[in-house]
Amino acid sequence: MNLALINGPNLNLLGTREPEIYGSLTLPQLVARVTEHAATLGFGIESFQSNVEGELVTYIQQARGSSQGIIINPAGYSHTSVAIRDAISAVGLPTIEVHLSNIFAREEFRHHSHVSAVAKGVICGCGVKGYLLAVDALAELLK
Ligand code: CA2
Repeated sequence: MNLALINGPNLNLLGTREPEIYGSLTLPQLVARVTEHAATLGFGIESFQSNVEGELVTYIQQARGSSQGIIINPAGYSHTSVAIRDAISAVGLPTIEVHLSNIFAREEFRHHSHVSAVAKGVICGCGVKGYLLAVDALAELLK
């Protein structure tokens, strides 16, 4: 059983800038933590990060063949992308949306995510722990 771990634009910069908002872990370190935690529950992790909207859409479409659930931080595309929302809706895999920061405590334009309505759940403001909680939520949903 695999979970797709998908991170959107600029998250490749994690750990290099704005640690007060996004924490000090790098993306490879975050992926390692999630992979370790998922393994304890019997899941493998298929990780993908892109700064390109269409690549994220294609990866989501392909996840149907290799994963049973999706953990996604669509980053800035959360607030703009109907295409990512449509892809998640089309594949029909249970999806948990994660944000490192509390998007509701930030600028107004971050308060709405197109993805949230097609996600099974949304976790924000818990930092990296949010990704681990997403693994727990999917493990529960898929058992
Ligand atoms: O809080 C989150 O996880 C966000 O999805 C992060 C996005 C932001 O646009 C969303 O509103 C909330 C931004 C990701 C940028 O990541 C960086 C990481 C390190 C340094 C600079 C940017």
